[in-house]
Amino acid sequence: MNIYDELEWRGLIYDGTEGVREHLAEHKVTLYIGFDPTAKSLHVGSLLQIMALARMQRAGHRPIALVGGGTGLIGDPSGKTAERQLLTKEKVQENLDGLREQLGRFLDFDDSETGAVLVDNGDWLCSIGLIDFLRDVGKHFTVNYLMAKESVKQRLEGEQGLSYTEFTYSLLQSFDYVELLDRYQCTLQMGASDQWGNITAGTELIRKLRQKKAYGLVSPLVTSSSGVKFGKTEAGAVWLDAELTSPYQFYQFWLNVTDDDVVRYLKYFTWLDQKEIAALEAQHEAAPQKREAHKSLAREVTRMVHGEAALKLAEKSSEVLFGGGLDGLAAADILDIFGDVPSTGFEKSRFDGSLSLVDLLVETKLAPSKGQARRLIKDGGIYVNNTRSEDERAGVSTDDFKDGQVLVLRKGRKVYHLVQILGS
Ligand code: 629
Repeated sequence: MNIYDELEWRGLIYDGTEGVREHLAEHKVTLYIGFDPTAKSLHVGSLLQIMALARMQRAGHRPIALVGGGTGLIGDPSGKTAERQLLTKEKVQENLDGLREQLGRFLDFDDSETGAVLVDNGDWLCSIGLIDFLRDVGKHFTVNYLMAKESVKQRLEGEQGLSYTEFTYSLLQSFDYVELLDRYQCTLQMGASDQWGNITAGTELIRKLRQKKAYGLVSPLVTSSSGVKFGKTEAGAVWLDAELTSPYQFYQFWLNVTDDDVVRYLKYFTWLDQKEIAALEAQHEAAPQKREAHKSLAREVTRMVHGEAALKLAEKSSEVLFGGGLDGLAAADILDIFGDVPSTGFEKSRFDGSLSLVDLLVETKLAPSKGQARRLIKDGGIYVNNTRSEDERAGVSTDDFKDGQVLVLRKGRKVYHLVQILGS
């Protein structure tokens, strides 16, 4: 299957400029996608675009990942209903370093014909003179043309308006495309549909300045079928940086996508092929409760982003919620898994031998009285670190605490309470 047909099968083609399919079929193409340093990490929404670069590379084309050290100082109005707050130059620089490192992990930078390239548009945008820019670039765009762009039109209709700064954004992105054409013979720009206006402004500028044909291809913007913004959890965005979204939380995000989204996301976010995805789809239809499609999705994406070891740990952590053992997990993993569970802190000295499990159940309010606590234990309804405790006279000591810090109490099947040692 050629790459265009593959992208089409995956549902990744929303729109393209005329002739792009043939262009990809007939040439080894150099193409680019831009990422602005608005945060120090990319998120799951950007993953689709990173993978598009990688898919193109595997199909024999040459990808350029562009980081917006210049455009990040301006702010793209596309898809944004309000003017953005300018980031400080220091912040942009810091974010840029994070993005560079992440993008580097997904592409092959060998020096073959398809070897990836990483560029920063700050290298040319930050030194360009205003007068030259207005003469060489600005002169080729009528205000009328720019006002008809979706990103601008939306803001003109709203109360907010947009600044002259953001109004200029698409000219900067257009200029990048010319620059990459000159430097690398780049003839295709990709992105999601919110970038269509910026991309077609670029192909226009190339036609006017270089009398050449350049192409654009955009994917749909990822949404979830429930209408909730894709890539968000209650805690906020789902980041690719393990410090911001732990591999466990990341795994859980994919595991919990709705049934209506799972096949679409398998096509979008994994390298599984048509046959493998069809098999998972059939399994999901036959036995949705087994969640095989969800597990595959979570496994594939977590492995790709965080590696095999982190995946194993995330899978193990996920079993803990279903009563799985705690061996092999650290205190930090347990705090991550039970982030939403009530917890109580105790002084370390309380566990010098005198505190019983019964006392602990009362103090954590899992049982209303000592008598009730004993009854719960006797009935087999109390678990310490997911192991049933059948001894009404059991004591609790510091040895029961994971890494000397945290102990997991459970009542029945799913009422959890964390006990933490203060100051640990
Ligand atoms: C200079 C900057 C260029 C080309 C592109 C750019 C960035 C572009 C943008 N992209 C979004 C971003 O950075 O703002 N103007 O967050 C984001 N992108 C990935 C997809 C996107 C887009 O990184 O293209 O559509 C979201 O999926 O919003 O010369």
